[in-house]
Amino acid sequence: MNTIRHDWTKEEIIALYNKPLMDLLYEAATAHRQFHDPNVVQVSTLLSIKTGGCPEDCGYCPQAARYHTDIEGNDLMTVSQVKAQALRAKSSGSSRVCMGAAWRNVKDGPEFDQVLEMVRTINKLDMEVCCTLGMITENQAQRLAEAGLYAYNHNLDTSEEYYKEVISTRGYEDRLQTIDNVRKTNVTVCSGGIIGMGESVEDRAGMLVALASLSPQPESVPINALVAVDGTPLEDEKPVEIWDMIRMVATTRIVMPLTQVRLSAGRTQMSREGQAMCFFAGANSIFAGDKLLTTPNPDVNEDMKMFEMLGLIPQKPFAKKSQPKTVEAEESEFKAMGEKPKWTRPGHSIERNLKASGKI
Ligand code: SAM
Ligand code: DTB
Ligand code: SF4
Repeated sequence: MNTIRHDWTKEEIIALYNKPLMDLLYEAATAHRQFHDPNVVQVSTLLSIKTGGCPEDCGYCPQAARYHTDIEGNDLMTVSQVKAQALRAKSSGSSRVCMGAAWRNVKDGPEFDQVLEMVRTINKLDMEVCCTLGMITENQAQRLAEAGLYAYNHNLDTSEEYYKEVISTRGYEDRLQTIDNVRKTNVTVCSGGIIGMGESVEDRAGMLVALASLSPQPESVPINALVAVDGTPLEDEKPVEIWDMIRMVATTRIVMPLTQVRLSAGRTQMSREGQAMCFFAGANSIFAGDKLLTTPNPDVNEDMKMFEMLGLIPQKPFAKKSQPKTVEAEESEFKAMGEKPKWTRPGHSIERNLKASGKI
């Protein structure tokens, strides 16, 4: 069957997730082979261009200012620092760079202009450029598109119902709005979530319903296993079982067959065998480099050995879509147009966030 379905129900997805493992793997691998080369995996490098001090209260995040974690905060990197890091990533086999900033949302001004210059610079290195900067308006998404942005990452993180247990400073609707703003441009959408935050299988399925119902579906879906960081409200969550990761990847692959499914945070806890099963189940993208944004990731050389052992080949840049054309800043029609975005702020507080921030 070649059609992409946007009408998956939660019950159907739960039934898939709970199938006998061999049946689930077979179905996922079959869907995978219909649209992707099973021996090709995209290698992407994360770069934290602005670290820590974030005003949001995402319960998993070591970069939220209100939690007491050990990370070292940094102001926005310079364009030349970013260029040097991108060249390093390219020489170690990455075809994509994803720049993350610990911002609630993008603000027009010199810092955003600097990010636009970073995007232009990496695009000129013939690498796919992705950004994850928090909420953005349509105008900002358009300016990123003109700078040559390939993808924008903004995760739904979990189901709409469980979301309220994890984050109170922005709503699910806000996240969907940012995804929609990106979708109105030619920038591809990267959106996924985290497992291991105490959510149920129903919540995992709920997140997949929300992602699969987007039309078109996101070009890229990262599946993160929670990295439980000391000082965050989720510090005591139990590590994700590899079987849960395999089932989540396989189910994602079946409901979003065209998408790049990314085996994201949490790989340091996974054996090579476990990761190999995730690739078999349809994962075809990883983050490489010894650091994610602030937490450890497997050593690049170890990853390359794993690729060799499994016969995997790193994907070339722009294998799925042509390279975006950069519009020089002075020709832009979309210079900041004074948009005033309204974000919703659900007026509730979450007990475990208050506990972690020492307010109760
Ligand atoms: N501030 C921006 C935002 O929230 O959109 C961009 C950066 S934020 C760190 C990007 C994503 O990283 C989050 O949406 C979340 O899914 C993931 N993430 C953050 N901390 C994590 C953790 N401890 N374990 C797993 N994934 C995490
Ligand atoms: C995504 O879904 N995972 C990446 C990327 N998008 C930006 C981030 C993972 C962060 C893990 C925690 C950290 O290193 O701070
Ligand atoms: Fe801030 Fe992003 Fe971390 Fe949330 S996930 S606290 S928005 S950096």
